[in-house]
Amino acid sequence: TLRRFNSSSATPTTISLLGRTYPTDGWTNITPSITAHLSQNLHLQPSHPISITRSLIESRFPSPTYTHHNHLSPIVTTAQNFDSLGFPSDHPGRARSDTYYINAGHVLRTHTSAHQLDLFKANHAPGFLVSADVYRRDAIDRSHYPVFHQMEGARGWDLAKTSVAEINDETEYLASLTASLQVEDLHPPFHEQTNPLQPQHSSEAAAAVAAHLKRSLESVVLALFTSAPNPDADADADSPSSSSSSSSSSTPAPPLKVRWVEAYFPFTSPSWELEVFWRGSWLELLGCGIVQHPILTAANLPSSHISWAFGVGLERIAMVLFGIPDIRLFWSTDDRFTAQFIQGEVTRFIEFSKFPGTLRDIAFWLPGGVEDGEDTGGANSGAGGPAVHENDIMEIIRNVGGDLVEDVLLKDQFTHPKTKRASRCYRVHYRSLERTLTSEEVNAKHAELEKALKEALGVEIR
Ligand code: FA5
Ligand code: MG
Repeated sequence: TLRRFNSSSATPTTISLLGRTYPTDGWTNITPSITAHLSQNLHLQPSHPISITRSLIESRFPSPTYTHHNHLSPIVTTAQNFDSLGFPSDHPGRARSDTYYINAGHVLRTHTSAHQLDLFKANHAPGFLVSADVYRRDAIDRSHYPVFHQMEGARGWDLAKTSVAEINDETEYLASLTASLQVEDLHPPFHEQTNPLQPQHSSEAAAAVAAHLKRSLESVVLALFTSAPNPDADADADSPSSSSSSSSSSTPAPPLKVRWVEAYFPFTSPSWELEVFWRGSWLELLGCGIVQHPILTAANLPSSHISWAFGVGLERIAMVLFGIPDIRLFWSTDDRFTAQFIQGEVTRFIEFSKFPGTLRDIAFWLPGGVEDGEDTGGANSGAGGPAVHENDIMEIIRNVGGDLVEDVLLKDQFTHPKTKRASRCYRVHYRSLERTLTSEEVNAKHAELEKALKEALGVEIR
């Protein structure tokens, strides 16, 4: 019988990344299309929208109160990415279907929180910011790419040295900056079941730190979103003189609205997400909360230490601020993209014409079902339940199609009533950002994709 993962014998036993060599093992799942992104550092290219966004946020968290870290290696240990943050051993984020493993002990960081413990340990300032590329196996569409950028922020106080009143004074100043912002807070500061106050914290101290966190982030959002060109002033968009009084017919922009929503993270409690109302809908910008006390004590900080932390997606903000419609554009080297941006400025992206796209369906039977139930060992066994994860399918599509795949839709799925075999049909949308694809080229790619799915997952093309 055809073995499903029979390519493992051809896998090299070591891999070199960023000047270091790592042994590979059964966990290894990184691919060349991913490792090609490792040294691109969009967050460090001064006139790139990701870097412009980073600088704008950094300016709201200045040194020396906050140290800025922009060169931390994307290769971290599973201890840094998960264990140090209190991820339970069965957390889905640890799965090979979700995370890029170099080997059992090393991953490409899935979030900038992977650096929290080390930076708390270094304790060189009351606060820090980390901006970096992060990697996740994920769906494919206009707003999801396996590589994106996050910024982590944290700020702490030793309550043996700083009084709650001093924290509140600083918060009051931050609140004065955001007086024009409309803030909805949908939840009480603590929630017994889902978002408890930590036993080491007094409710007074936790409330002070939470308020400092929220006012700090609100002031960033206000600064960012009021620096963005007004999307409703399209009629005036070509006019360079924004101060022109000829636009007096347009109504003034309504006040910016944000809201706080309860959230859950293993490494903070209580936790929240911040959403902004932008062009008619609520958009999630970041997650945050009060750092779990055991992380701080593991960093050798005194038990009187308390800290907040947040993690924000830079693409998500940059797409909104600059009006960039497709996340793949951030990786474009086409100068119709790169030449549009100026260091330190938020400018409206002017779309260049899109090249036509092409749809191709791919339908197949998943391995498993009653016919081959007897040859499945381990994870693939079960009542005809194939252990092919959707992210594995996406990964293969990404490897073959690269940036020519704009998105992939699950069009249809069913299980054959007699054989119990599962069928899937995906619609792959091919489009280049740079040129018109010929149908020969798309056909060849699609045939390559069918072959790769057959070989890697043992599917049967219908
Ligand atoms: C985290 O990654 C947490 N580490 C955030 C955090 C830090 C919480 C510190 C508490 C304390 P989450 O997976 O929700 O959480 O991602 C955070 C942000 O990254 C999201 O709000 C979003 O802005 C952005 N983000 C997440 N996934 C993607 C994606 N696939 N593409 C683009 N942006 C994304
Ligand atoms: Mg989230």
